[in-house]
Amino acid sequence: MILFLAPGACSLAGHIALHEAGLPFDRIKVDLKAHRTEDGRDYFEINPKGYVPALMLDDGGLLTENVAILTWVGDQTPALKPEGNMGRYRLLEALAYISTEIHKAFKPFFQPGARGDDRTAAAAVIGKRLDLLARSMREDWLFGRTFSVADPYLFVMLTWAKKNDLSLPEPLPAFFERMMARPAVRLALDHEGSA
Ligand SMILES: N[C@@H](CCC(=O)N[C@@H](CS)C(=O)NCC(=O)O)C(=O)O
Repeated sequence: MILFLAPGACSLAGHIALHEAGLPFDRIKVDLKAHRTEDGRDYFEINPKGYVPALMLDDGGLLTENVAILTWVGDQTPALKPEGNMGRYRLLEALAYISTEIHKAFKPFFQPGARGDDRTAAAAVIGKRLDLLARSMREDWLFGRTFSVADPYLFVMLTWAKKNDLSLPEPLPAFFERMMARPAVRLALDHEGSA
């Protein structure tokens, strides 16, 4: 299994989740500007979408999209999913919210030509959406005492918020520190060279 990633990008979520799951995998870094892999291949030929993450499975199939990759990792390791009949749907609900409502809202921060106004507006939207998650957190993780594959995705959003000087609503600063203390997170950051 090979994870195609870019250091510090959203692919860090799957990277952490794979370590949390204890699954064996290799990593290949992708230069997202040149669309080339670190071993010199045209990334479009591997993943026509051109973006990370992409997970090449052992049967050669390519799985893309954070929501699909994180759900797949959760299905390999049920301990990384919320429990109960509704657990699977609650997980998808959280992943979809992070992907479509928070991750995508960061776009102006990654567009070199974006106007200051656009970033200010995006910061307000991100703040509101993080606040909604923060208000629902009762224990250590998004799903209470159960650490799930949604937590690394939220963690990546918080790394971006911090890099862009956006403040984190309570109790997300403590959540961030708890994530930083996890060996899987340290390992992934170390591998990506962004520790
Ligand atoms: N819909 C995709 C979006 C992934 C995405 O936004 N990837 C960014 C890095 S965080 C990327 O590779 N951008 C470079 C590009 O689009 O060419 C997903 O959720 O997996």
